[in-house]
Amino acid sequence: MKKYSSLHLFHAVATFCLILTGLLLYSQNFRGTLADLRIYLRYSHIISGGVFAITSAAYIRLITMNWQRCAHQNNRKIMNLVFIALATGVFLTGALLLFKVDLEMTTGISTLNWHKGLAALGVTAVLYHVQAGFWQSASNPEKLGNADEGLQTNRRIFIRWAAAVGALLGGGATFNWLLGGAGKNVPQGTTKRFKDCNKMTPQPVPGLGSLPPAGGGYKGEFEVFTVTEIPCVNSDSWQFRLFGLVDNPFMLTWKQFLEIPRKVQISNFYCITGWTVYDVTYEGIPLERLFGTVGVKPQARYVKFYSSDGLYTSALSLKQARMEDVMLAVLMDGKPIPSDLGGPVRLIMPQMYGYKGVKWVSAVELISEPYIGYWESRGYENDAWVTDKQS
Ligand SMILES: Nc1nc2c(c(=O)[nH]1)N[C@H]1C(S)=C(S)[C@@H](COP(=O)(O)O)O[C@H]1N2
Ligand SMILES: [Mo]
Repeated sequence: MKKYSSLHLFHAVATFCLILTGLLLYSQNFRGTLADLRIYLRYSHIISGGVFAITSAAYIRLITMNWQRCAHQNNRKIMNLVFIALATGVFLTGALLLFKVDLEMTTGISTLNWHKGLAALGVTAVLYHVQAGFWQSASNPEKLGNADEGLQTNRRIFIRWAAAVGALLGGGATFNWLLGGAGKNVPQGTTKRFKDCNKMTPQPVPGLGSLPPAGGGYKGEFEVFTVTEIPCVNSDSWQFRLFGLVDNPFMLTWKQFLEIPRKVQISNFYCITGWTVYDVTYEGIPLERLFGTVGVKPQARYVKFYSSDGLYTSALSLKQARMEDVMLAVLMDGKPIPSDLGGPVRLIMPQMYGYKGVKWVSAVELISEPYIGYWESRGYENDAWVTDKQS
């Protein structure tokens, strides 16, 4: 029994650390400038996960050894099975995340969302377990008189039911969220549009062919895709950095960025999920033009793009990035690109699928080795050529 209670304590502490670090990671507060902290948080979470796996394994052994003894307690048995299933699920999806295996291709739900969903169910189960234990210990110490006991039992039954209903609601919300994407402000693809939250002054002045748009205005509908909340920026704090394997790396303010000559082009926008927008008139800075000013070092072979959302990245080979229609766009159909579609500056790579078109581009780095971006590391092709370009 002694062994049992100290194991219970260890397990509780490991579970608590795991939940705490998990919630902090989930809170999205550790992005951008706090990104370094996030790395340590992630390590702590992984280590807690390892400890949790060990204490869980010890626990499961104890439970199975005592399985016969609690033969009469069906509730307990069910709860134990639920715990075992959730702990196993959380651990396995955590391990898959650690080794960068994505389930999206096979299950339609990313490993991260499975992990978060199962964890949320796990937390619900833990809360239920904790409250059950609380009421049990609260009613045990003093033996109450008969009348009181009846009352006590009624109350306990009521609370049990309330907790069960609460847990069910929690679980339902979890599944709803699991199947519906990552969260309320995080569209994984929606035709709903969002209010432009960027505050950029001065506004870029459209050049010839940009307004009125030479393409006659785009045809179709953009779906807003983002794996984070939509970042909002203003021209005072906005910066653009070009660095890495170049002779003269630079950092530009919005005003300086607007001084670089832009060009106008008409192109289609293809998302790999099946939607296309035709004849978009983009005005932006060809990447090749930027490369010309910084002196690309001979070791540079790839180009990595960063987003001010602090999470999304993608990359092109230097050769691809130098294609004449690859640009950092600031205007679309003669108007500033709104924040939900990646403004103030987004990458346009018309000959590849949209996931290459990093939104809210904040920095470009020249590197020597291939880099695998956000969706690419989740199973999408690194070379995202659109093959059937009918228009
Ligand atoms: N920063 C960032 N850029 C991104 C994405 C994202 O989630 N975050 N999604 C990509 C995907 S999958 C597509 S299809 C396009 C969608 O562009 P839109 O939201 O302007 O329609 O943006 C790409 N660039
Ligand atoms: Mo996409």
